[in-house]
Amino acid sequence: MKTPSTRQSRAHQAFTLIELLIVISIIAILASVSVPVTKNVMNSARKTSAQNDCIQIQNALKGFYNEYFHYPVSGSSEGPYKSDAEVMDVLMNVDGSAEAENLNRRRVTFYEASKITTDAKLPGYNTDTGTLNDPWGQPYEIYMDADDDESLTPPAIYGDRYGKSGRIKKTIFVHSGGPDRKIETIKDNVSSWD
Ligand SMILES: [Ca+2]
Ligand SMILES: [Ca+2]
Repeated sequence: MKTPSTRQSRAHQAFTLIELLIVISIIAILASVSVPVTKNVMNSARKTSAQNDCIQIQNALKGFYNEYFHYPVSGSSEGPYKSDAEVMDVLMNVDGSAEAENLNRRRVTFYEASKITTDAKLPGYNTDTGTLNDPWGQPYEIYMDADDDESLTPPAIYGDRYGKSGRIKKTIFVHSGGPDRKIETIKDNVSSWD
């Protein structure tokens, strides 16, 4: 015959098993929620960093213009230019760079990268290629008022995002393809005009 205390003990065991299952379920739910949340937080931090870079590049280009009364390109094309050696070596006044010697004769440093790398797909300034990569490992794209008419045609993919499409009364535009690493998909892009 079962005593009340044995019944109580079994009931207690059964209860702890249910508790355990509940705890496991809660952990599973939290884990499934926290992975996308962590990804979103990381992308949000990277977007802030990318926008900061876009504005810093824009400021460096303004600095260059104030020094030399033109932008650091030899032709009249307004872009797109990549943030590669052609532009970045000039702004960063890189030693031994033909671009810097030709276009930055007074050897002024207009831009200093916060991250230096030798991996072509990592964020930061790559010392091997002279390319400045965004937080997703892609070069920024740059437009500048090379024909000096104080206006720019931003990429047509943006439509009216920055005002009436067509020419805009601004002189520099820098953007990144964002987390999907593609310039042509604008929804997640980051720019100096955002
Ligand atoms: Ca122009
Ligand atoms: Ca994109």
